[in-house]
Amino acid sequence: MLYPFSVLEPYLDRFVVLCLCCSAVLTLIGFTASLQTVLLRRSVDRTPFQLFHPSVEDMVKAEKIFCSSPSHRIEYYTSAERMEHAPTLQQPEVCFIGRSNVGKSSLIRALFALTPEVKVRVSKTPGHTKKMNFYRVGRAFTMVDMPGYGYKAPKDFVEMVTPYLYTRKNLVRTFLLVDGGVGLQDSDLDAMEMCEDIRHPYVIVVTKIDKCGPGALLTNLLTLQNVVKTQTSCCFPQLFLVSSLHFQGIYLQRCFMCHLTGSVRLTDTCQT
Ligand SMILES: Nc1nc2c(ncn2[C@@H]2O[C@H](COP(=O)(O)OP(=O)(O)OP(=O)(O)O)[C@@H](O)[C@H]2O)c(=O)[nH]1
Ligand SMILES: [Mg+2]
Repeated sequence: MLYPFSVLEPYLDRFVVLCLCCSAVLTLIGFTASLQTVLLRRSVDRTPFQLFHPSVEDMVKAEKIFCSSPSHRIEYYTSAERMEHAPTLQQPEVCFIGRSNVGKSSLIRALFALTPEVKVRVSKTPGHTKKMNFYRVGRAFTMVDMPGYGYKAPKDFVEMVTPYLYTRKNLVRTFLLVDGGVGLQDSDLDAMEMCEDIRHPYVIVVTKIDKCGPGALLTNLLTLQNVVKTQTSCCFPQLFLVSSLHFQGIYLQRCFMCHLTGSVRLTDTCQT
């Protein structure tokens, strides 16, 4: 044998990284989800974690949940500046947090694209969303759009969002959005630390993947994956990549949300 294993090991590491890189690139060019799954699976080594990889039938069921009808109304419900103004709801809830301008409202708007009558305001000016905005998806679940943190964020972000995260009983998952082109910022790490503190499950969604170059996206994904793997215990290990502009990753998000809130029972159950 020409090379002993000790010499090969660093190259094996690089092979894993290469697989990851290939996976992200394939995602970018819209390659099949199944091939992406195979490549990502090699790099995720948290037993007994399994990728969330629903069947087409499950995705179709989830799409129906996002279509409004007289018996299943999807609508803006209310806004609140403080927890005492937040509506008391029994149904499961998911919320969206992240830096100002990361694309929280845009993601909700994309998720509601099948119900265009639901108006979700987005703006290129950071700090646009100033209240907690509640949207009801029939009696299935509620989605809450939060004000952003970081640059030009409303001063009272901490007073508004922190009590919500700490006390909201029907909150089943927090979606923490990170800009794919900008990558993890200190304020994102603070938000992750807060989620870890609360010990409430959260998941990272990487936004604006249509906008960033593949090199920047890959670097940021690798950093993110490493942080999630080494510094978190409540974060779902799978990163979700989306473009709210071009709808990449939106169908998977809809299905994941329906799965988390118990609105769709998966035929091929995956662990979350
Ligand atoms: N290219 C691209 N632009 C996006 C995407 N998502 C959001 N944007 C743009 O980013 C800007 C901010 O989007 P918002 O959805 O308002 O961001 P936000 O996180 O709700 O911001 P705040 O309400 O200020 O906290 C807008 O100009 C959007 O059009 C995306 O997937 N791709
Ligand atoms: Mg917003």
